[in-house]
Amino acid sequence: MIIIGELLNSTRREVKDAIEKRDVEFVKDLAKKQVEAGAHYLDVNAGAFVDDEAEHLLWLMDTVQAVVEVPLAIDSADPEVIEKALAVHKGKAMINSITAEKEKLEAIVPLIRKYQAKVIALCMDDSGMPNTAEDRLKVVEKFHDVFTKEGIPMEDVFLDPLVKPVSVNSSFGNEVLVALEEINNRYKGVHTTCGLSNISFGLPQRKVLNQAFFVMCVARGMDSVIIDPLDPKIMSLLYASEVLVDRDPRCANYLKAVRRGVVQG
Ligand code: THG
Repeated sequence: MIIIGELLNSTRREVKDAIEKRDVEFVKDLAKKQVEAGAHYLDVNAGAFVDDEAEHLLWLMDTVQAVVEVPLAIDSADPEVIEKALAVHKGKAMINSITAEKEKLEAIVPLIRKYQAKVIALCMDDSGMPNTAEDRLKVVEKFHDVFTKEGIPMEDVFLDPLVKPVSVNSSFGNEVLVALEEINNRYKGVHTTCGLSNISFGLPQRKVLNQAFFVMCVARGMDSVIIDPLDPKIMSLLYASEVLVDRDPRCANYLKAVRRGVVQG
């Protein structure tokens, strides 16, 4: 499982404050802890700063890159901010995220090529947010056509089906699960990922819904996830579920995680 650590996000109050105050120690600590806990990428987001997002994001990236070696998932909706971030990133960056909206996609494809970046491709286009698995698969087909034409390898692409709250419509969880399975059937070599927290929006005891949904996504072949790697419950479920879908030969990763004390019963 490719783990993208989600904690360095300015939508979280303490992170926003730390960025604002240029609290180097707070940021370095949160970066190191997530990598020690197993994160392969660290998401970095300064989107809460509307007027000076780029300046804050570049400070955040510099600070993080000074203490950890893992690549960053540059989490911004603004192509200009993404370009500035790619220019200062060390190694092969990930862009989080792009959509299939025509104008935005045309702006971002040259950047993906120039920097040979990995990219999270969110299942959304000019017709808006998807409801059904079929809506999502249509967007995925669009991405596949563009990426193939432009020479962007599907191995660098992480398809995100776009998770919506089951409190809004009780079919929204299952539609994502069906989409994940079908994406994995149709497009060999592509990665799939998602954030979990939207699934439980508007309901009490959100964590149990996030956890159950995560295990189901793993069962449908999802091979990456955007999570809090410091949450022992979700990390335990990660190692356990990979054993159970035969993605952990001889249970080696599970046993190693148990020895490191990161699996709880
Ligand atoms: N797909 C993609 N990117 C994403 C998401 C996704 N980026 C944002 C989000 N979803 C994933 N990242 C986070 C980061 C932090 C938190 C949740 C998701 C978080 N939430 C607190 C909680 O759940 O308790 C509440 C916020 C707070 O602390 O104030 O910390 O789906 N491609």
